Amino acid sequence: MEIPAKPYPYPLPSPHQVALLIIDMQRDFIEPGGFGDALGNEVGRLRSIIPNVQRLLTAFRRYQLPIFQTVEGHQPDLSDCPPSKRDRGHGSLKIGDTGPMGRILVLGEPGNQIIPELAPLPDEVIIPKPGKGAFFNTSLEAHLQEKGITHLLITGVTTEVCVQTTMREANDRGYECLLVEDATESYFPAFKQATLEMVCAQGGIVGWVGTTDDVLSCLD
Ligand code: C5J
Repeated sequence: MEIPAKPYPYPLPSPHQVALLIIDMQRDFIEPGGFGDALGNEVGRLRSIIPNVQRLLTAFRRYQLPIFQTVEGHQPDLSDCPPSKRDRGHGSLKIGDTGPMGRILVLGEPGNQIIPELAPLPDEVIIPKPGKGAFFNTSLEAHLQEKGITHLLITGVTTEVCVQTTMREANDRGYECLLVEDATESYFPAFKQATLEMVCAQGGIVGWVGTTDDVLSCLD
C-alpha cells in the first residue's frame, strides 16, 4: 500500500502498523480564553481543520486502528513546568494562572479538555505531555511499541510548534511519519507553509506530507 504524498508516495507495509496521532486539539489552543488566546493569537483560525481531523478519526475508528490524542498540560503544582516555559511569552495569563476555562495549561482543567468535536471514546488513549514534543516525558513510545506501530499519520496543532517537534522526535526514533497538511494548522500561515515544505525537503528529511483525501483514498 502507498499513500500519494510529497516528496514521493508514502509506503505503508500494513494498516496494522500505522497509528493516527492527533496533537493538542484542546480548548487551551482553539477556544477564546485559553493559552493561545492569552498569547495574543487569533485562535479561531485553528478550527478550519476540525472536519478533516474528524474524517480521519472516523475512518480509524471504523477500521479499529490505533488513535492517540495528546494534550499539552502540567501537574497542578507545576513541578513538570520549567520556570523558563512559565515565564516566557508575556501573555495576559501565564501557565497555572486562572482564566475563563480554569487554570491555563494545567491537566484536568476545563481548558485542557479536547474540543467536543473530537472527544475521545472511553477506550481511546490520551497522552498528557508536559513539553512540545509528544515523546518527551510521556508514555507514547511505550504504547507504540506495545502495538508494533512503525508509521504515524500526524495531525493537530500547532504545525510549527508541537506538531513539528513531535514529527522530528518520531523521526529520530525511527518512525516513518506523514504530516497531514489539511489536518494541521498554525496561528501563522507562513510558519505552517514553511513547516510543510521543510519536513519533506531533501528527499523527505523528516518525512512525508499528504492530504486527508490521500490518506482516506488508501484506507477506504
Ligand atoms: C503551543 C502547541 N503552541 N500545541 N503548543 O504552545 O503547539
